[in-house]
Amino acid sequence: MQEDSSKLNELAVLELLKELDQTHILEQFNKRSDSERSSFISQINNLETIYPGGLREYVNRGKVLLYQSKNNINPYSDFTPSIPQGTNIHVGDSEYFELESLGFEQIMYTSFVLVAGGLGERLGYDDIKIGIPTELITKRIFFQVYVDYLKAYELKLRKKYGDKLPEDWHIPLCIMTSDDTHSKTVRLLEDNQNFGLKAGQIEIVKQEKVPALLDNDCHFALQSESFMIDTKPHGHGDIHTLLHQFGVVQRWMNLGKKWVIFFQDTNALAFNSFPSALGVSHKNKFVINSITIPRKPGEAVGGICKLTDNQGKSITLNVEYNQLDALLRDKYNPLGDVANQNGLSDFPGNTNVLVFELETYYNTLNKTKGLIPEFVNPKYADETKTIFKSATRLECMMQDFPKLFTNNEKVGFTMYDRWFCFSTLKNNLKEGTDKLKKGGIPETAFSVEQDIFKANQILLNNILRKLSITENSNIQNKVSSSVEILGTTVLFGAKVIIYPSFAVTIQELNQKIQEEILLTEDSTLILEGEDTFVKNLNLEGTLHAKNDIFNGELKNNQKYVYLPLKEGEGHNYEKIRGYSCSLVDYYN
Ligand code: UGB
Repeated sequence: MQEDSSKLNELAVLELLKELDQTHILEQFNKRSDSERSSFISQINNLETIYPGGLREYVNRGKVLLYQSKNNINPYSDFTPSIPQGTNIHVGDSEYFELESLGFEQIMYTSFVLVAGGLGERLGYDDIKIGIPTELITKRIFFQVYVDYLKAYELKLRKKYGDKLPEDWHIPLCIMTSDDTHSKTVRLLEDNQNFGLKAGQIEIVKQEKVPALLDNDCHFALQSESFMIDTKPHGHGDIHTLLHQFGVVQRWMNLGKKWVIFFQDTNALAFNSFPSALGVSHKNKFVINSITIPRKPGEAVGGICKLTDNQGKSITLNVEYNQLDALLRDKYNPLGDVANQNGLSDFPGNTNVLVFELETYYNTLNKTKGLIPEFVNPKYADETKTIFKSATRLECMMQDFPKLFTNNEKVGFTMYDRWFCFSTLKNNLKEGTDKLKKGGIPETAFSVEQDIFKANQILLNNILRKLSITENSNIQNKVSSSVEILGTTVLFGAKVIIYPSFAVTIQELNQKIQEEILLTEDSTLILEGEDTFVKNLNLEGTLHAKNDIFNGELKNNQKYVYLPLKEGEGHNYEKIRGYSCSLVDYYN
């Protein structure tokens, strides 16, 4: 077989490393076995091909971006930020219901993309994040919840439109994985028969990794267990290149799809906002619509800004959380990313859930191949910003897609209250509780669980006025609805879980619950099934309502209790919470 002449031989690899000032690797090289050296040379050749411009380009770009980050240099220096105009949603008002109906119809023409290649470094979980249970009562993992929504959308649209929908009509789902998540994701799907999605309905695209950088001079990190360069995902922005490269968007166009929704690995509440956000996109003809929330200054959530350049041309764009402060200090407020009189940032927080109009997306991909400009986000361990907590890498972000537009395309955002659409699992337990103690948002496993119950309570109580939380009929029957973790009291209260099969819109929820639900604060109500209806319900205990009509009083001794874990105890998905949860028969 002829050797590929474009491949670098050992000498060329060593020269390249010398040129890139990777002396710490060269010192190791001569001490390694032939097979280790040969694997290393193959890896360098691979990295040279997957990155446009190869490793020289990667290091050059890295040095510039790390210098800017270290010196707080504002990459947006040509732009002036101002507060963008968007649609503010008041969940449950007449405009909301109008948008929800309008958008629900559009789900027929929508494809979904789950970006799930992230390492989850801040969480430090030893498995894929989409496999973590969202709450410990039904133990449905994030991915199961997502699929349940897609299946429920299909069922409800089929029921409504019957034969008008072609037999092969379906809602496509594309998942982006990385080397860190790919095989575990494939196994999860195989072990669970795709969670009931049809063959061909799911496509997986895998992103490639780029070298991890130890410091501002772009020295490559080596893996601890072998003589190979440590590599990390290049960021969620790779999704655009991959959807283009693998012809995925073309296939969706052929299926007659008009929209694509991008969502994150651990935000189950995002689905609450999809129907109305599609309604906003449709009504306003937005080519990109970012789903946003009121942002707390300093939190690890990007800010959506209107950026206007010296020629007066403007663009609505996410400015990432590690760049926002510098930009604002420079051109908006010398104090930087600080609170306004409402205690919030002036700039809407990016939940990184994005609704794209498909045809414009397709045309832009064809022109640009979806190559997104990069940035760098090192977590510094010292004040002088010279030591990194862990190796960093160049990244690109999916929300930067508007940077590829050239024709003043209409980019907007839709703002919801946080409780409705945003609760993610990003931090480990220690960081989560520390944030909470400082008045921040924990974004950890217990807060996700609390937020799910809270959102459902607010929907039924504050929005529909069909739920009241009551006292136990007998104080002796009461069990604790909270648990102590790392010096913090985590309160769950009444636990309401709504399956998508029961309702995917607030209008549907309103129809399914005809009168009123009374629930004691230590009770659990699970609503599941297309044919489940609740007329009146007075519940003390636990009810998993499924495909029946429920009316009247129900008391049982079954209660869910949360128990703190001792050091070393429990499954990993419990350890990240600090507690386990079990159903106990109160009198036994
Ligand atoms: N992801 C990938 O698929 N591949 C990658 O290479 C990296 C990530 P993070 P991040 O909503 O709170 C984003 O790491 O990047 C997936 C927004 O940029 O959880 O710090 C990963 O699996 C920020 O503006 O978040 O911050 C996950 O599904 C803010 O809105 C998703 O990408 C923030 O999210 C996000 O990755 C937020």
